Amino acid sequence: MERILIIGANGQIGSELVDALAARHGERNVIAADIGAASAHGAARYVQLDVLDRARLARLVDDEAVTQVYHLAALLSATGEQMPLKAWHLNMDGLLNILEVARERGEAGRPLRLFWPSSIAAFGPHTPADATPQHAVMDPASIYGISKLAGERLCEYYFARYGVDVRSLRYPGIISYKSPPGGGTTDYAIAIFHAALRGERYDCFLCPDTTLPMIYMPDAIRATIELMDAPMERVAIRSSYNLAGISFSPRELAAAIAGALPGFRIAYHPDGRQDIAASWPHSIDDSQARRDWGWQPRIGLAQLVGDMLEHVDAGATA
Ligand code: AKB
Repeated sequence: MERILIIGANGQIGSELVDALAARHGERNVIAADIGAASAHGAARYVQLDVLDRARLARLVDDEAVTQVYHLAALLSATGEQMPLKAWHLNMDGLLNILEVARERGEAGRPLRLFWPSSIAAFGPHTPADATPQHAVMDPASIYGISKLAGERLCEYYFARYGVDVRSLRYPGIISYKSPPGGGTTDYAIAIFHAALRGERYDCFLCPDTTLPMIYMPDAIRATIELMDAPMERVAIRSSYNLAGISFSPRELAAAIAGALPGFRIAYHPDGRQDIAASWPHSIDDSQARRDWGWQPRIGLAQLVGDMLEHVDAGATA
């Protein structure tokens, strides 16, 4: 029986992962944790936790006999540029805290399996931008990307040196409608649906032809759980796996939305987030994940657009 702790459970990925894991392992075996006083959802027990408080994190893991941790708390790319030191502190020290707790539990014969998200932001302007390979030049330009690359190196180090069973995915931009995204560069691809359904023009902060790798949330959740379920010997990559869903530009997404909502209009006013996006890949080669643990994306652009237009609550903040 697994006992699962999700840190950053109130965020965009966390809130959907909590429900998926509670459905799979039982609500009693899933503990949702975040820094806020209240839970954003109902499918699990909720505890207030600051991942920077290592002693409290260690106590929680022991008291709840936790066997798996999904550590999702982080500042994303756009917010990170506004608060670089805070982004570095939270993203690095949060990860180090959970890696250390896992190392200590492993040495005491109580190993933990960890999931930690990396991102396409770990790549940079000198990375091959099309079909970016698993192993490539990585020279991230944002503080978020730098923290993700450093985090990947830490994960591989803790696996190689201490045998910590840490697993990771380089998430593309994740599109979803249940919880708002948290300050990323790819968030335009969610906000655009809210504007379209309100009957408003969308003012896009990226240039029309900025193609970025994206994935629809159900595929992202399935990839995460499939990687965590994979037998040890199938997980060859301990830094982070490339993961692909679909790639599209703002112009292509707007055209797909206009196909369903003919009056929809978009205008382009690129800001600092365009510089971040311009340093990221256009598309990702995820063949290693396909080979190692059978990854296969299922949801394409047409299905994503149809589903988002059906489910997005236009009144909610994107
Ligand atoms: C962001 O835009 O910062 C994130 C990411 C690609 O990691 N969605």
